[in-house]
Amino acid sequence: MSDDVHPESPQRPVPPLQPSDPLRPTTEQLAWQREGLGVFFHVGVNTFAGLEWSDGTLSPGIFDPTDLDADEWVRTAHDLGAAYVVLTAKHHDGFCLWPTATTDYSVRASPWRQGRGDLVAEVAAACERWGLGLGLYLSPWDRHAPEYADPARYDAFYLAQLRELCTGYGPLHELWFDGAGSAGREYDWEAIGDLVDELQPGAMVFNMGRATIRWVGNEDGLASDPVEYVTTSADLNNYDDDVIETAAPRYLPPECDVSLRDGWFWQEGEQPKSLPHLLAIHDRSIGLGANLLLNIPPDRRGRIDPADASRVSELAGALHARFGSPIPARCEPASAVLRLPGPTTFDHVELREHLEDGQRIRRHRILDAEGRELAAGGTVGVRRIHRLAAPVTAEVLQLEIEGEGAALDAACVHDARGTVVPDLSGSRRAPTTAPDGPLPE
Ligand code: FUL
Repeated sequence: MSDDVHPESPQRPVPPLQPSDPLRPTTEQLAWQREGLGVFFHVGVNTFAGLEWSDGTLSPGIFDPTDLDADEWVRTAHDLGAAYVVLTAKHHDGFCLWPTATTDYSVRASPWRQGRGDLVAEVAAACERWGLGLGLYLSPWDRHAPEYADPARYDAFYLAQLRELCTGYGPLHELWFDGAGSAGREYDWEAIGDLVDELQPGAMVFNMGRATIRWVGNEDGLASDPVEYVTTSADLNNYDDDVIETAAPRYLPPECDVSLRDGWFWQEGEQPKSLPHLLAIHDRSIGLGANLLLNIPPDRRGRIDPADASRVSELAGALHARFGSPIPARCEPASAVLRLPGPTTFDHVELREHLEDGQRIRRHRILDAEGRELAAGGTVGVRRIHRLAAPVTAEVLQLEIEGEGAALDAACVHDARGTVVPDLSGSRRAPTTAPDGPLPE
């Protein structure tokens, strides 16, 4: 009765064993991996123009969320179980959500709060109230700043923006360096890395420069087994085949980003993804040992669209129904046995790898006491969730793991019978063509 669990997960060939001393995560990386879930907020002039990308010429006068409530956004993230949020402080259009001294193209030139608002500060304050980490997205590609045409001037401009963000809003959890529009463009990553190291050494750095985490390589929120934490490359963006190569292997766990809706910005007429689709995304990201960054875009009022709010609360309810009452299994490593408190009926098995010494498990199998395979896969990582083909009643499970020095930290089972079943079939995928024509050379 074998089954995978992630029926949509393509099985890639398992790469050769890592060297016997694999790279280890930093304390911050491991803590971030254990958090698992973040929420993205895309908002800016695009929200008011019905665009996904704009070219830096939209008037700041259109930015006027009349009922903006950052507390509601962060509460929504909190109630979903997110540990951090990431706000688009500046998207590719160059419009800044904080009153920066570097450009006039910001909230200061908008009618919102009579030009006296600071959206980064409002989200930061809400994060503090709700106990979530604050992440900021600062697009390297800037289609407004005249400085962009002159790389040296733009590097200085970008560093000044980053300094403002790194000094004005308390500890940052994540800095999101988006590769879109930047293929072939060199930024001063040395100076950027030094600045982050100096001012926000605890922040995770997404994908570019001195990255500590990487993009999973698609905007559908989907990882595939195996999920390698040690790598020498990361994809750059969804619109071309550019890849970032690292000089040496690095520990770079992936983050899967995906929007609740079709677009990243709130667009009239769009609907949230279905609950089964969102559950499948959960299983293919968090359930495969990757992080999930789910975009919930505020609308033109500056509020969470009611349809989105209710889908997100359905998602929270469905995750709670599936995973809210874990039944712990005692791991007996010497005998490779998982022992449940007594005969137990379950339809999910969850494993957690011991990662302090690096990612070591290459393959694993879960068998019942009679040796019938219940589930199998490559990655365990920070958290591997197997949905079984059918419920099982057992007290003892056998576990086979391959990988030098491999060990589990914990295991549990879940009884999710009767809950909503994840389903990716027929689901909407993110476009792989740029929203407004070809990217710059
Ligand atoms: C992409 C951007 O081009 C999209 O607009 C969005 O911000 C997404 C998260 O990253 O590269």
